[in-house]
Parts: sequence; structure tokens; C-alpha cells
Amino acid sequence: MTSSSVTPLKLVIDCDPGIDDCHALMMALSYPNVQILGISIVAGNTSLVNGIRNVHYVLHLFNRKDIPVFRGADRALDGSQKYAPHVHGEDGFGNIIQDQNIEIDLLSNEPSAVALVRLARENRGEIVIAAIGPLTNIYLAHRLDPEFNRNLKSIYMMGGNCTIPRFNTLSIGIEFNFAVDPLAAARVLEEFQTIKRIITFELTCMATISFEKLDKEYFPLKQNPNNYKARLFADVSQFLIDFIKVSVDKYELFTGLNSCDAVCMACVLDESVIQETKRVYACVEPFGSIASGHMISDWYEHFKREPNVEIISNIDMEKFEKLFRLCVEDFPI
Ligand SMILES: [Ca+2]
Repeated sequence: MTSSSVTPLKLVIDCDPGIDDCHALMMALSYPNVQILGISIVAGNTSLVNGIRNVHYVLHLFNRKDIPVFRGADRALDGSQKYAPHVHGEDGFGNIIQDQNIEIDLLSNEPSAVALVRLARENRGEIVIAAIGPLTNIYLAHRLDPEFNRNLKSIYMMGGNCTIPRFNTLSIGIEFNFAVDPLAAARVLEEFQTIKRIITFELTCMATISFEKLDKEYFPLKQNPNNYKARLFADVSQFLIDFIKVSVDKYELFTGLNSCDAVCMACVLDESVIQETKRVYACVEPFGSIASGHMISDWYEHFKREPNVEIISNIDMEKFEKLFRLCVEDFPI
């Protein structure tokens, strides 16, 4: 569907890299028709310092020194810090980072929230944000400039649980990104007036790449010494795969690699991946004592509020898998 004649998508990525963030970055960096204006880092899957280093690791490998990196929030709005080393490794990248002295040469002096505001002003109505970490930076940008959200074309958020009956819920109704900074998630859902599309955790559980397929079609490609992408993909994914395989016995939903952020990025890069959306009023429990960060989707209009989000409830798996292949090889799409 893309060609050189189509205007490139102007994209800003806000992320907490993160193994699945790595997949999403690899997909975006390999997609032919996108202009990545910047990558903003937030603490989440791993610390802010790790995240900044990890994104440099990827950008250096892809030789993309044209993309600025912005330093964002190192903790949630309430001052707390929660990481997920059991899922992403101590370094956030599955413990593959051997060289601790990776050059941090793409890091801008401009803080994330300031950069987000500026980029949105400079490109009014054109920027799509892929928010694939906690929403701290996004909300801080909104606090700096109330026009920020209206200057965006749209924002896609990987976050939130889904309570549609056909989904199971793995996490007692809490998804990681919203749980790390529930207040930011609550305020963004409530206050942003731009188009907000949500890729819930449960949707990403439906979009797994089977272990068999990975073994047959993905990992062997790393044997090609010129295929740096396939090597990074195999190396960075192993820790997450091991975690998922341990979880398979516990949660029936996991039947393969579940790359949450890659699902979000695929929807951003090619809207035709999206097969079904539901417009609904949704809000987030900001201070709950049991399920802080829980997203409540008002399917039956109990709150009598106008819909404020589009929850993506189904995707075209064939198209998603085609985009996911960009993590390991280049091909025309
Ligand atoms: Ca992430």
C-alpha cells in the first residue's frame, strides 16, 4: 500500500526499551514510508538510563544517527519507580548488552516533554505518537502546553486491560504501562481531545507469533553474517521467550511470542492492519488500593459519557505478521 509517492507518516515514538519496544523500533526503522522525528524515553520496563542506552544500541546498529533521542521522566508522576527485569532482563534488553560504554551521542539536551510540545507545534495536525511505555512524558507535555494534544494527528497507546467478555484477563485487570503510571494514564484518557487509539494487553495476546514459526522462519536468518537485524532479534527476544515459555503452563493465552509494542507499531504504520475498533468511554483507576491502573471501558454506557477512545479490538494477523517480518529481513511491502 506504500509507495514513494505517498507522504511519509510523521512519527514520534515514546518508549521504555524494553524487548518488545526493540521489536517495535526495528519495525519502524525498517518501514519504508515513515519519518521518525524523534524517540522519547521514559522509565518503565527498565530504568531511564538503560532505556536511553538501549535505544542508542538499536540506532547505531541501524546507522540512524539522524534521529534525536530525548530524555524523559525517570519515574511516574507520584515519584514511584517500577521496572520489569523478570520480563526484560536487568538491562531491559534481555541481558545482551555487554558493552556498557555505548556512545550516547544522539541524546538531545531538550527534555522529552519540551521536545514533544515543540515537534507537535512545528507539525500541527501531522504527528502520530506511538506511546509504547508509561504515559508520563505524554502527560507532562500536556501540562506544559494545553494545545499539545490538539496539535497531534493522533496518539496510539499500548496500554490498558480490556474487559470485553471474549477476552481473558491475565493480570487482574491491570496492564503494565498503565499500572506503572496510573495517574498519567488516567489524565491522558480524560483530558486529551485528539484521536486516541488503544491497543490493550489482551489484544496483543491474540497476536502472538508461534514458537514453531520463530524457530523455522526467524531464528535461522541470523546465520547470515550480514543480517544484523535477525541477529539482534534473536538475541534480544530470547529472554522474553524464556519468560513466556515458563508462563505457558500458567496462562493458556500465551502460545507464542507476545510482542505488545510491535502490535501497536504495526497499527500505527499501516492502519489497514486494524480490522475492528470500538468507540467507548474509558477511564483509568488512578489511586486504587487493589488495581491501580485498571482501565474501565464503559461498554454499556453506565456513565453516560461521550466515547473518548477507540479500542482496537481486532487486527489482520496476516498483515501484522508481514510487518513483524521487518524485524528480521527487508522486503517490499
Ligand atoms: Ca514498552
